[in-house]
Formats: sequence, C-alpha cells, structure tokens
Amino acid sequence: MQLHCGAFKIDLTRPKVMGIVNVTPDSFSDGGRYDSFSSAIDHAHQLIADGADMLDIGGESTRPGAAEVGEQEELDRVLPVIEGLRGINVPISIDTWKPAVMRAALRAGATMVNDVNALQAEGAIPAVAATGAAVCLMHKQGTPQSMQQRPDYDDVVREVSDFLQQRIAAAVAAGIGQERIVIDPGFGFGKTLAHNIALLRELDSFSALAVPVLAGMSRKSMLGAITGRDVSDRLAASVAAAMLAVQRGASIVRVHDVRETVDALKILNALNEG
Ligand code: YH5
Repeated sequence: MQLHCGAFKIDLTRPKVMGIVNVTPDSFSDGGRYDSFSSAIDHAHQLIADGADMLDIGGESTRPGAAEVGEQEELDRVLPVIEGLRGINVPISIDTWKPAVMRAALRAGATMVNDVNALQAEGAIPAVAATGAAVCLMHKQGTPQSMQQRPDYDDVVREVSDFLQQRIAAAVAAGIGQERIVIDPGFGFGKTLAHNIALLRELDSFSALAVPVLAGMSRKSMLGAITGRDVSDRLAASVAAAMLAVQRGASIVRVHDVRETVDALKILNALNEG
C-alpha cells in the first residue's frame, strides 16, 4: 500500500510516524511571534532527526475546550513555518479544517491536509481535490468546545466507520483518489474512555474501508485516565498505545515523541520481518 502525498509516494508496507509540530503561542513560553516560529522550525528539524516520516503542522489547538483561532491568525502562525521548512525531505501535513488555510498551506509546500472535520467545511473538498495532496479524514462528535460534554453512541465503532465511509465516498466523488486518502477514528474527539478503548480494540475493522488508517493517541486524556499520569508523564503510555494501534492495522501514528516511537516500532518490525 502507498499513499500519494503530492510528489511523495509513501510506502506503507511498514508503519510510518507522523511527528506533531504545534505552532500555537500557548505551546511555548512565548516571547513573541518569532519565538514560536523558530521553536517550531527547530522542533520540526529535531523530529526529522529523530526519524519522523512526515510532519503535522498545526496552528489551532483542537484540544477539548480550546478556543477557535481566526483564519488570519492561523495563517500567520503556520505559513512561515511551512515556508521555513521548504527543502526538507519528508511530507508536511497541515492540520486545519479551514479551506483558506488548506489552500495557502498547499501553495506554500504542504502535501497533505489533516482535517479533524473530514472536509465537511464548505470549499474544503475542492481545496484538496484541485491538488495532488493527500488528506486525512478524521471522525469527531461535536466541536472541540463541546465534544467531551456528553459523548453518545449506540455502537461507536459502527457509527465512526459509517461516517468515515461516507466521507471517503464524498472525497472520491470529487476526484480525490483512494491512493490520496487516510482515515482516522479520532481518539478523544467526542469519545468517553470506553468509546476510545472500543475503537482501539476494533481498529482492525477500519481496514475494511480499503484506505490506510492513522491513529493519534499520543499524550491524550484516555492515557491519563488509564495510567493516572499527568500529560507531561505519558511517554510510556503513548508509545504502548502507538504500538498497539500498529498491531491492529494502523499505517500511520501521529505522535509527539518520535524518537521513542520509532525505536518501539523497530522492535515490532523486527518481530514481523525477522
Ligand atoms: C488525531 O487524533 N489529534 S489535536 C490533548 C492532549 C494531547 C494531545 C490532553 N489532531 C488528532 O493531539 N489529527 C489532534 O492532552 C489530530 N488525529 C488527527 N488526524 C489533539 C491532540 C491532543 C489533545
């Protein structure tokens, strides 16, 4: 299996690691815009040195309860970083649900769109379809502001799967080929711990949708709920979760701790290939 990310053809025979680069002022002890810009660039280079196969650049926090960021502010945060990373040899994904940010980021050199809103915004499908970029279609219930208030499903795996199937169909109908599509059950996005566990346990079932699966559990509250650890102390839990997701068929894991995750996956690969 291959993912077409602009000019990059990513071989998914082995699992790939997507490193998270946040360009939000609250992620840094910020001394102004240049500080968050140069921290993000430095962090991106470190993640590549650590073995990241791709980078996910985000300018709007989508954590539960986070405030929305205006379009211009988001552009001002992410565009200099994407431009500053021109020439790196790994694909850059833009983490946004806003079509204007998608278009500008893809023009600036990003080759993938990571959309927690699964291209449901007006103009989002054409923004991606007009390019050769890949897209990650993620499921969520509710908005980041409200999603953890009362998550509710009759059958979470079925409902998430049905939603993703519909979004794949909408993307394909607009000319986005299957080789450009990735799906993601959206761990923590309008899900209780029980919902997240059910999705991880049955992650294999998403492979039936015939596109690669991405899993993002790194440092999330579900891991805190299980281990009792604060967000700053979830490295081991995050690596374990990434491994288990890959064992259940995930082709890409979205993580903060690239170096440790790459090492862990090398052990799994040795076991699978040795
Ligand atoms: C995802 O799963 N997640 S942003 C809260 C945390 C730690 C991390 C309480 N974007 C995903 O990473 N894109 C985000 O500690 C994503 N899949 C995809 N495709 C939330 C996040 C986080 C939230």
